[in-house]
Amino acid sequence: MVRSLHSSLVVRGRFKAFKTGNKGRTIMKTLNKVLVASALSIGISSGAAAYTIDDQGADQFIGQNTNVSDADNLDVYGDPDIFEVFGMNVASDLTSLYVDVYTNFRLGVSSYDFGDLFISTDGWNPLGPAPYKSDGFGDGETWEYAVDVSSRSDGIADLVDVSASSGFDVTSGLGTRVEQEVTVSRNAPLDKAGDAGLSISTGALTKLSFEIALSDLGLSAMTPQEIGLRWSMTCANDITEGSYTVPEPGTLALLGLGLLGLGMRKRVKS
Ligand SMILES: [Ca+2]
Ligand SMILES: [Ca+2]
Ligand SMILES: [Ca+2]
Ligand SMILES: [Ca+2]
Repeated sequence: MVRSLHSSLVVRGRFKAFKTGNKGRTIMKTLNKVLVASALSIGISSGAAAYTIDDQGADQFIGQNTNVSDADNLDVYGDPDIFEVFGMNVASDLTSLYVDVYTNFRLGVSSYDFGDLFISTDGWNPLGPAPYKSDGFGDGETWEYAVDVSSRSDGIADLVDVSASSGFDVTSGLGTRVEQEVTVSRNAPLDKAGDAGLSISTGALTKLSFEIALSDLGLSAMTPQEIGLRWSMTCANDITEGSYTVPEPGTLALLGLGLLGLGMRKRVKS
């Protein structure tokens, strides 16, 4: 109900945009604002139910952990109050991909740091069935891009082309899930592909909010593409990994309605 009510509001907003906008640029700007607002409101109205990529219950991604036997390989290795990752909310509009990661993890409580956001632009193929208990580094999906969280400054962080850079830092040690990629290499040159927006807020949960230009990822809102996403802290004691399809369902439909509206308006004018 909330969704359909909202859609009608969006459509009304769109017609207004075309009436008042004289130039294509203004129309696209307005359309984009409306789409972002719509994506955010839909996220808020349904956000309490589940995350887009849910790392709890049946949908969780566990990953291989050679520190423990498979029977004991749980979603969180260590204390859930410190390491639990709940999942990611993902949305996109005509220009950007938006990823919000929700976790109990915060700096200063353990010796570990925030890991990087990994992005696969050619689909998501984990090893085995859910909850992917055997998927280690070298198994499953390979990552084409990453947002280097350690590079963050004034709300901006480097988007890195992983295929052209020098690889990953992988976990090892007694306190960590073993053999999981957590960051792009911190000691090697990185091939920067663009600037990503990154803000980190701490409240009841820690939230890492990423905004990445689709064009920097070689993606387009006009061409549907499944992508893979992954985040963990640098011990990988809980990993969230899963898929999302660009564009967000509804973006193309709204665009279609907009074009229909433009056509109708032209007919009325002539
Ligand atoms: Ca989890
Ligand atoms: Ca890939
Ligand atoms: Ca893997
Ligand atoms: Ca997990």
